Amino acid sequence: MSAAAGSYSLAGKRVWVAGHRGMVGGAIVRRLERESCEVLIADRDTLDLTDQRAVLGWMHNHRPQAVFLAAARVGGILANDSFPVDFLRDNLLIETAVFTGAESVGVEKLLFLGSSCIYPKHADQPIREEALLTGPLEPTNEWYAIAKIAGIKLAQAYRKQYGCDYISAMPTNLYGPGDNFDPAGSHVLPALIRKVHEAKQTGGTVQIWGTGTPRREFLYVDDCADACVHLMQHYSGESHINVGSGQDIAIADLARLVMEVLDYRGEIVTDPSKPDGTPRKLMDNARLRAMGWMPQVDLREGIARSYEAFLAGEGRGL
Ligand code: GFB
Repeated sequence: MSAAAGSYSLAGKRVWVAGHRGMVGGAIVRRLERESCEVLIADRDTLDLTDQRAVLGWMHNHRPQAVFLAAARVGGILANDSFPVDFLRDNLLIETAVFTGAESVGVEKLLFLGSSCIYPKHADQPIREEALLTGPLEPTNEWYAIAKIAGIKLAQAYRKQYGCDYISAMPTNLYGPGDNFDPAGSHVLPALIRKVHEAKQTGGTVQIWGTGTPRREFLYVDDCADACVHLMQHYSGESHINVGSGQDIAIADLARLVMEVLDYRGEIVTDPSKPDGTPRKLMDNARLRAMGWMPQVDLREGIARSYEAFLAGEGRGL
């Protein structure tokens, strides 16, 4: 890795969390309560992040010094596969608007959040940062992946052409409070929490999409937020950095774990008419670990906390 140690203090800074109403943005706002900075947020009603002129105006008025770019159109495998225009176009527009604004107002540091789906479908496991652009993408989410790769490249381009301190973090599959529980649009973990909860009430089966054999790595969203703040404070380099838990699990085993945590003993039924997506995407977290960061919340504990949030009605699509 190139000389990438950075030291950036958030103390006393105006810090914009773009996308604060999303699960990750919300967790970053929670995490920043422990830093003595001023957190800026822009409500969706007052600022459309796909509108470059509006974003520029807002940034000129509020003058953020640091930016966490957590705003994105996101969704699970089916939503990605069904709405390619939304996932490609909206994310490109958001990224273009925020990066342009950041350079224009002289933002000191920007962290862009990507996703582990940027890597080739059949990348060697665990996936190192260098695997980017070494092979074809997973077709169900290539639109979103292309937009996120463009975000990484924008950060690198601003660094190269203008000397801006923009960095990128690539989180694995995230879950936690504030998740989207909509059955059609959600990711697998919130979907399973909802399905098992509903099966528990009726005594029915738990249906999982695909074959149940794909493996995924999960990270509790507050751990991801903590990693993002850590990178903002301690990393300054061209390469994006993987952010994960370091462990993956087969989807069928995940369903069993959710059933255990929610205390339901029922039957699991697979639905092979739904896509499996990429067979495995476990990331290599060596770089982040070398910077002294470790996750705190294990999967069982994270699922229990997410279920509490679900029961309290905290989340979208409920
Ligand atoms: O979480 P998920 O939608 O995202 O699906 P991806 C992960 C795996 O869980 C797939 C299976 O193999 C699904 O078929 N699965 C089983 C289910 N039951 C369900 C269910 O009820 N709902 C859902 N959603 N999945 C997304 C990408 O990929 O992950 C995005 O499309 C992004 O671009 C995101 O990268 C993190 O891991 O397959």
